[in-house]
Amino acid sequence: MTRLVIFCTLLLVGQSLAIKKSRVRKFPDNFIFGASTAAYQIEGGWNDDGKGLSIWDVATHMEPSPIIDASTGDVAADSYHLYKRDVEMMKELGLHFYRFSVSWTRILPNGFSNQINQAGLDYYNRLIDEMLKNNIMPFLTIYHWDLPHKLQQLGGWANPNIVDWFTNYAKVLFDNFGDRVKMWITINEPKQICYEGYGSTSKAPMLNYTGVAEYLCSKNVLLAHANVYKLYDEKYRETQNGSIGISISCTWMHPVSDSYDDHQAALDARQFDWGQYAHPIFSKDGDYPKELKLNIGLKSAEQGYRKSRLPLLSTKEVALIHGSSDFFGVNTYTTKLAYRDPSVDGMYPIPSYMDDMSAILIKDDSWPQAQSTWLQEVPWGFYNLLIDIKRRYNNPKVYITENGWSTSGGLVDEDRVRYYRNYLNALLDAVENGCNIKGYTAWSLMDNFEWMRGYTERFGLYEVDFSSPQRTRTPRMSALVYKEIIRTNTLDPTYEPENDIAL
Ligand code: PNW
Repeated sequence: MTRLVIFCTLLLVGQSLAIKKSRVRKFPDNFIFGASTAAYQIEGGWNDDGKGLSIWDVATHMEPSPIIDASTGDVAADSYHLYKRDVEMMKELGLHFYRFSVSWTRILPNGFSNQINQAGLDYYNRLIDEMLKNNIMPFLTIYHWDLPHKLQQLGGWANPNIVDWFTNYAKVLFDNFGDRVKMWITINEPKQICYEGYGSTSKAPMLNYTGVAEYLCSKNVLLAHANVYKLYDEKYRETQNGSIGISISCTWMHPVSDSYDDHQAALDARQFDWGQYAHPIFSKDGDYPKELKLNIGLKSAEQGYRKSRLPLLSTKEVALIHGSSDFFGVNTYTTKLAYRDPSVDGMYPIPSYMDDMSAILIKDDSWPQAQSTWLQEVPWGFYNLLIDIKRRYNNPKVYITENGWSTSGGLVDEDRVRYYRNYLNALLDAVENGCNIKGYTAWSLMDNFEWMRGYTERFGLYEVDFSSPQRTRTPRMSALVYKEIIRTNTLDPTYEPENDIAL
């Protein structure tokens, strides 16, 4: 009898979940949809019209090449020449906004603002004007990883002078584009810049100086961001009336078990991964999370350093950074499992970011796997992340500024369709539970240069034929599904686009 009751209850619960999943759900009124790209990944024109060299130009031209297919972004999707087609695609999709980034060295060839390259300004003016003509709101990222090589030679993000360099660069953008651009991201993904670029070899400049360099970078990125926020707030907001924030990549880290240690490992992993950047800006009191200060401080002392390898923030710096964002730009793709056990000792180099974090991160092989090894589909992790951000940072205004799925190519991208639907479904659950989410951005509008993975991993709603001189762009099935989601402002899991993939 009891078994029967349990069975029936399970059946009912299962059914109601299935009903919930299959029903047509509406997005809030005023919810906005967009798609994202980044300058180095799509533009090409790497040395056209006076552009200077960035760290990615240098990295991709190294011999032997550190890029898996030895490719470069020299031409990429050639958006430097094909921007009109890009805007046409935005229009086809019905996007409300387009998130793109500006190449620092296209505007300031040597990184400094003493010399401004008019041809660079002209390019972005043309792009912005074309978008506005088509009713698409420009959402501009000031920095998406293509640091001027000249500034890297001076230490790049590890040199505190970058706060001034970055601020001067941002000022040029506010002065030239701020009359038309009302949505700004200062910096894309501090963790990837600092840890992957300075603490490892997985992004330019491949400094590989973990345990030290990524923390110097972290402080300077936060200060540079906050200084630019302050500049906008004090000098531009009144006349230009826009919003400015930061995009932080956030991976949900889930404990493998209910044990205290595993919970602590997952929490530490979250604080290292994104709390490091989010806590100083969005938490009630600001400053680095205590887990970060404690772990790095203790390890540094044990290892004989005179001070923590994490440079602390002064009271003035804490105050400058605290609250320096009009919204939280969340870039999120996946979830990892975290645990801690004695095997963690000696597992990682000393000193290192991973040793400081002291968590072991693993994948669950039962989760659907994308072409990128690091990317698996875990919609409930996305939901947990959004609820955690709401709870931890007093329900900030959130834009999802990146979310997407990689394949090896092909127009019938059913797994990407499933990923977008399931993630948007989780987003709606979070909205129903009170999360203040204002918009969503698909990564990416089109296939592009996927950093160290070259052209072997495709994230586009549009496929790009990199072997054709025209870099022909063709909509995938996911483009048609996304278009319908935007057109109807609803998620309809039964919608099937026409078979011939044409808009
Ligand atoms: C983002 N993670 O990077 C970047 O902003 C894009 O330029 C890039 O093309 C895109 O994702 C796809 O790789 C991230 O695992 C990649 O947490 C991975 C993670 C975060 C950010």
